[in-house]
Amino acid sequence: MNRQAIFDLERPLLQEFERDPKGKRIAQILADFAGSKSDWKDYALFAPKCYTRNLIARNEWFELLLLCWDAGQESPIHNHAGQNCWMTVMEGEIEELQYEYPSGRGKGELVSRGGKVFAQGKVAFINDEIALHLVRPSNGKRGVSLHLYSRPIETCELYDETTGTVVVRKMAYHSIRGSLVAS
Ligand code: 2CO
Ligand code: FE2
Repeated sequence: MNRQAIFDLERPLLQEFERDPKGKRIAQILADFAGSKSDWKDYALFAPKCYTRNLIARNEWFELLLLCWDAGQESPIHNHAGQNCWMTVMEGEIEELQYEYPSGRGKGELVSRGGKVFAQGKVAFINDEIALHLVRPSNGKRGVSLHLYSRPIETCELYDETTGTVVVRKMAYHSIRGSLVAS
């Protein structure tokens, strides 16, 4: 099998969004990539403090990121700024816990919708109409996932599980096309 360069994924993904802004074939393109031999490990950078967000490609239609989760790391409960999010598992298993999007302005404990574990090669999809979520690696092991946001996300809202309190977070990158971003 040929080794596919992860940067070469941008073109077919872009062509798909230009063909169909809803991206009906995006999940299949990502699943095919997760099943192929690739150089993605060169861009999978971990950090001790927090899961990392490593930018692979960004254009008008989407941003593509490799997220690296050490054992025990997890995202806060968050939304996706009105955008669509596809997530493919590249290494390990990734667990997603979903929560109901709070209706109205009433604060209070978030309602859990339970969780699901995604194995290597599986693709998950979420947006704000579906739910909020928390993501983490499963089984006490580390994990790597490839995320596509259409369109790119500048900020997201973080939700406190017990109080429902919201804070806005500006999204940051740990690396851009393999170069570490100064923090
Ligand atoms: N949305 C989170 C982020 O981009 C990761 S959880 O999967 O969507 O940091
Ligand atoms: Fe997310």
